[in-house]
Parts: sequence; C-alpha cells; structure tokens
Amino acid sequence: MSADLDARARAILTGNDRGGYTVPTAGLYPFQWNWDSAFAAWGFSTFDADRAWTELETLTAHQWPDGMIPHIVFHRDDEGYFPGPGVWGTGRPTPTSGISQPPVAATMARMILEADRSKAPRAAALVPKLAAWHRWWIRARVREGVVGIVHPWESGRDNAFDWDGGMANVDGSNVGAYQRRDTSHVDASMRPTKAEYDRYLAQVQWGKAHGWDQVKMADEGPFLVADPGTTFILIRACDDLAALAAAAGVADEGAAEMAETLRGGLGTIWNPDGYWDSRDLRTGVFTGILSAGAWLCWLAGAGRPEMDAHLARALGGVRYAMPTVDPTLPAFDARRYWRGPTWPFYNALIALGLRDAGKAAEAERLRVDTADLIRGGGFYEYFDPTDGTPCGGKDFTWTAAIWLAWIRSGAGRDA
Ligand code: 9WN
Repeated sequence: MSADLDARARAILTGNDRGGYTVPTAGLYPFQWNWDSAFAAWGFSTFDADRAWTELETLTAHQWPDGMIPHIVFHRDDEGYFPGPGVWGTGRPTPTSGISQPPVAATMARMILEADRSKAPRAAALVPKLAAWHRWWIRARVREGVVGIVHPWESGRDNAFDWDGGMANVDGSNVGAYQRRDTSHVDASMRPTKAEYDRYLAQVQWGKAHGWDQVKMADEGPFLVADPGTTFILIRACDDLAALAAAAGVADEGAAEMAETLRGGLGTIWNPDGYWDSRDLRTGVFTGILSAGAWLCWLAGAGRPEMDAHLARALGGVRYAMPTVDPTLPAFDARRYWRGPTWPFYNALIALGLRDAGKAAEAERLRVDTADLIRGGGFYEYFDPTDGTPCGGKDFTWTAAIWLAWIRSGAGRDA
C-alpha cells in the first residue's frame, strides 16, 4: 500500500512538473508558488537530486533586483487563476506577483544538501541569492523586530483569523468587478469569502498604484500585521542558511547574525495572555486567537512552557493533528481553509521544530496522523482535523512531497 502511495506521490510531482518548475496543483494553481516550490524540491530530492536543485534555481532566477523572491512566478499565462499577471502589473521580465511568501527555501536546501553532499556547488550558488532575500525581509518587512506581512497572501495562511483585524481597515468597496476562478475549481464554502477577496484585491491595487515600492508598502500601505509564522520561518531559514553555507564551503553573508537579531525582537509577538500571537503593527492590537503561526515556535527554538500546554490541549482536541486554530476555541472552523483544517505540508514543518526541541512523541503523532489522512483521503491540499475529510485541491504537490521526504524518508522522526 505504502509502495503504491510512494509511486503515486512521485507521479504527482512529475505530473505537476511544467519543465523546471512545479505547479501546486493543476487547475486551481497553474503557476509557480514560492513556498510550494521549496517543498516540491524536498520531495524531488528523494528520487531526483538534480531536479530538486533545478526547482530552487528556477524560483530564485526570478528574484527582484531588491532581493525579494516573489510569491508567484507567472511563467506562462493561464486563465484559470485570478488575480493573474495583468492584475499584479509588476512589470518584471517574466511576470510575477508583487509580494513574497514565507522563506522556507533555505531550510529545504539544507536538508536536500545533507542528503546528497555531491551537489555542494549548486548549493553554493544559491547562498548569495537566499542571503539577499533574507536581507530583503529585514529591510522591507521587519518592523518592531518581527516580520510584518503586507498582504494575507504573503503569510501563506490567506484567511487565518490573524489578519481579520488588519483587514477590517482595508477598504474593499472600490475594487471594481472581477471574476474569481478558485470557486469554480473547489467548493466555495472551503475558500475565503467575497468580502475577503475584495480586500485582497484592494491591497494588490494599492501596491500596483505605488509602483510596488516594497518599503513604502510596509510603512504606508493599508495593512501591516506581525506574523509569528513567517517570523519563526525566517529565523530558522537564517540558521539553516548559515549551515548550508558552511556545508557548501562559502561565507554565510551574515545569516547567523540575522537569526540572532530576529530572536531579540520576539517580545513584540508574545501575547501577555501566554502565547505567540499575530499583532496589527498599525494599532498594536493582538489578534487574541491561538493559531498555526504559533506552532512554528519550536522551529525557531522559541518554545516556552506555556506553548507546551497549548500543544497538549490542541493535540487532545482533534483526531488528526495539527489543527490550524486552537480547536477548543469557538472560532475554530474545521473546513474553512486556514481557520481550522490541518495541512500536511505545514505539519511537516511543525514536526521539524518539535523534533529539534526534543518533542519526539509529538512529532511522531503529527507524522502518523498525516500519514493516516493521506492513506484515507489521498494527496489533498488540506483536511478536516476532526474526521479526516479531504478538502481543497487534489493531487497536491507539497502533500506528495512531504509524503516522500518526511513521512516515508524519516525526516522529522525521532532519530
Ligand atoms: C494565494 C498555492 C497557495 C499556497 C498558499 C495557500 C494558497 C493562494 C490562493 O495556495 O494561496 O497565494 O489563491 O489561495 O494559502 O499557502 O502557497 O498552494
């Protein structure tokens, strides 16, 4: 059975390969997405190391001159997704979106290199690009010591409760008529609402109207919310970039120092009620809902006793770990995208942190539950953590990737 699933996972990766880059899933997401692509590379590395490095090289080839690596690269036009390249209007030689996405690439590159050291020259060539990207985060997004995202899509957790407060200040009433495409591929009840989409679009229009000036977007744009998830990922990425550089025999370009500086700013996102929390950087207000960004604290070595208690409660509250919102809260919504469901790729990331924090049993719980979800429902985008119902897009690249690289290859297991 598992051997069949291994073959199926490899077939999904190769089937979603569009020649040097991988789409998250055919139809719903027809372009190259940043963090999906990094996970795809991890998956490819289990059977084709060269293809894994190519994925990362294609992604970084579309880096902006200021260092940003965009959240979508529109290699070729496709009517199946909205908003497409024309709406973003970034003017890049190959069109891209105008925001970024959580920088997991260095973490994936480190694991890929550790599995096959012969690729050190390809890793060495990536280091300066990743370092420039990490510096971009610090220059264009780190405010009050933590990462502030300028658009919910930049967090990769689009409709999380974390952004509701900041989104309430975005005027979505003048965006004009538009046709969504996502709801023609998947059930609308599982997707963000129309009101959310109006505001997503208003923020894109603001960025375009201001020439995609990244510093201005953070300092003057309609939305800036501190994201624990991206902050923890960036810290980990800086640690991993330093290790990657050492393994590849090149300078780390200040990566280790960046990680330390970022660790010093974490107080900004510690909610005095006792958990890591997102915070509107325009108003200083915490979201007040324990959500998935906090589950990445261990990835950055930022666990605290209070978080151990929250972890135990959340694990006890669902059949399938890990829910993206504390399941004991009334806000928990088991099937609405980032408002409760469990995401296989995200579980892999949480588990890497848990393993490194010495929480082998919890990491294993995530691995076993995620394996059960995939065995029972297939390689879906995400799942209902209460009963395992598969949701969203099918034959998903990063779900297949983590099946191969984490569930079957042992990363994230108790060594
Ligand atoms: C917007 C591709 C992406 C993921 C994100 C996920 C979703 C896009 C969307 O799909 O976002 O970027 O249209 O919903 O939230 O994490 O990278 O899989």
